[in-house]
Amino acid sequence: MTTSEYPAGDLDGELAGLVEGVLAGEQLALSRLITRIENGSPDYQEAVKALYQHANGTRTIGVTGQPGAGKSTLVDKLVDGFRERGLTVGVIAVDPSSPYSGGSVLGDRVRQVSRPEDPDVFFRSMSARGHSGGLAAATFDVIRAMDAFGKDIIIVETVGAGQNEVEIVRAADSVCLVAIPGAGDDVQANKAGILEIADVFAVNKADLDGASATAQELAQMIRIGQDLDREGADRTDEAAEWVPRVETTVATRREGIDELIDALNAHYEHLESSGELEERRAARFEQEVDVHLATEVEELRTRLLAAHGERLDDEVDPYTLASELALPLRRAVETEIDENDRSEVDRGSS
Ligand SMILES: Nc1nc2c(ncn2[C@@H]2O[C@H](COP(=O)(O)OP(=O)(O)OP(=O)(O)O)[C@@H](O)[C@H]2O)c(=O)[nH]1
Ligand SMILES: [Mg+2]
Repeated sequence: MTTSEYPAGDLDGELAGLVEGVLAGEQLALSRLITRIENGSPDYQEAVKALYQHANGTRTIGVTGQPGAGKSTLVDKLVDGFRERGLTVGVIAVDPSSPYSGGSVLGDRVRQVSRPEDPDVFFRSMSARGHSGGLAAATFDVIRAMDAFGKDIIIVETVGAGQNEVEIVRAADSVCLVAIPGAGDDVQANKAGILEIADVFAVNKADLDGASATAQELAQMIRIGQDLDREGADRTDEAAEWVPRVETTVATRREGIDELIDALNAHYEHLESSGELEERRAARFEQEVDVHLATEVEELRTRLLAAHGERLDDEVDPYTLASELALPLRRAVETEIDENDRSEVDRGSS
């Protein structure tokens, strides 16, 4: 879709209509708004800001793991399980490189078809290309849209490779790492630090040999990790700690799924009762601001460098040039901090 499809004149009105539709629970409006977010079309940020007022902080679950581990199949069964528990579900599959379980590929859009008749499941895939503000920012915005739409649970599937995807998955309330039998070495290599952020492990394809050995390896790794944590932090609040759970599953046969859901629910309850949920969400908020700020700074940086391009040949050294280019930003930041300090002093004295 190109921007020419929505003329600038009625853009505001159209986006406002979409926001209204999303809040009224219209699937088509949600679908169209997500397309706007994906394409980074003009003013979509205004729509996201409007939705933000109506987002309640829906529970999010990140599902990650190596290619072909069975994430999509597993997510499909998790959706079944949550639906049976009376919850509505949104699914975002980030950069799917293989067809969704039982799905058909339509361009780069892979549809979930196991419950095509169920209006309470909304599935959307997102590819890694074409996001002006970055894939992570676009994913956060889509989460927000599904939240405002009123979904009870949002599941985000990513292949756990690359910084971008780790960034996305670690923004979830609970992170489920899908491992497969014999993947012990891979898992131990701990690519991209995914191991540390997993709250629940699913050893999927447990119909293959070696599932229980892999589950044991993981459990042992968790124990060692927790012992090290405790030594390092000299913790006394042992009872308040979450010990990552390890479940074995056969996603294709829907085995172990209820146990996996129980483990995810237990983790969520832990987050709520320990106060960690608020901490995680505050961290996520900060991370989102960070992502948007980085996008803006990057844009300014590129323009500044281009404007000063001819000076790259000058005698000036890179440090000096960088400092000079950053000077206006530095001044603005220092003024901002000064003003904040002053208004805090004012508040304190009044
Ligand atoms: N034997 C066995 N095969 C499974 C199981 N779960 C999934 N599979 C198969 O593994 C293959 C990959 O499944 P997907 O669900 O597409 O895996 P994925 O992790 O989403 O793959 P990517 O999104 O490409 O990374 C499919 O052929 C599934 O049928 C399982 O529990 N046991
Ligand atoms: Mg998949």
